[in-house]
Amino acid sequence: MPLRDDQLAHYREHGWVAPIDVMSVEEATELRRTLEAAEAAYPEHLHAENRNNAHHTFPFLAELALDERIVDIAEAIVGPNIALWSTVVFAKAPRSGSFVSWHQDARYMGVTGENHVTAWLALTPSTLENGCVSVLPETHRNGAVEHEDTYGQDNILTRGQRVVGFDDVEPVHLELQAGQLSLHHPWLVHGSQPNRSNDRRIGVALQTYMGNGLTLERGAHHVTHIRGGAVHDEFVDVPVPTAPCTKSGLAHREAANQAFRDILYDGAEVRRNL
Ligand SMILES: O=C(O)CCC(=O)C(=O)O
Repeated sequence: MPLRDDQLAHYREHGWVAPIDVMSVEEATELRRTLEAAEAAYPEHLHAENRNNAHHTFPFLAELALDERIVDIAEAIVGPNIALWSTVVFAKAPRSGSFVSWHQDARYMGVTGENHVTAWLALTPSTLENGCVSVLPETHRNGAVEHEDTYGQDNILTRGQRVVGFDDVEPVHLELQAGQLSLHHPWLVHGSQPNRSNDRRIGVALQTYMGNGLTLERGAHHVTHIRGGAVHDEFVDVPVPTAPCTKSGLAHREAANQAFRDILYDGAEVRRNL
């Protein structure tokens, strides 16, 4: 069973479930080494301002998105036909101010419907000290809530979007070991604090695994087909890269990011080039 019944029930009731064991610490640490080698080899394609949708240009990230152990978990939530909308490498430098404000993933995705889920895999330990993902439990039950744009310098999010209200909800901190996964619902309010440790905190958000039944509101949606049959006949399927940063891989990533920006910045006063 990729996800036990009690884990599935927890997800449905609270909007999150963690920790879920996916791979050993050694395997996750090896993935971190691969990521850091890619950062060193292709600095212009993998840096703090350019960490969205790197799975379109780096095969090891595409393989991670397609990893059966993770996809089986996603299938338990969204069903057998699965596409992946985007990925983000969330890396926080040691002792840095980078943080993620309280937000909902689905607020700026241009889709409606609930049949999708974010999977967040830790490549390093993710703790309260180094700024693990924190969630406001049960907030997924509210559907879309109002956000305001802050464009804060240290805010990792594109618009620095932040949910207002919910000060009375006690956060839960999703501490993980390297190789463990958390799942959060697309309407769950979540964020993370700065890294106060002496090492990087790195996680890969697979955001979101989508099943059938979603309605597209606006924009073009460049996705990776993951498993089963078609998820939506208007999705634009992006081929999986076979080598890092090829001309076509870079073009696919740029097209996906452009479509992503058009959706995310709809109605925004300022655009960052993320
Ligand atoms: O990694 C983080 O600190 C934030 C992650 C997040 O916002 C997400 O996965 O949706």
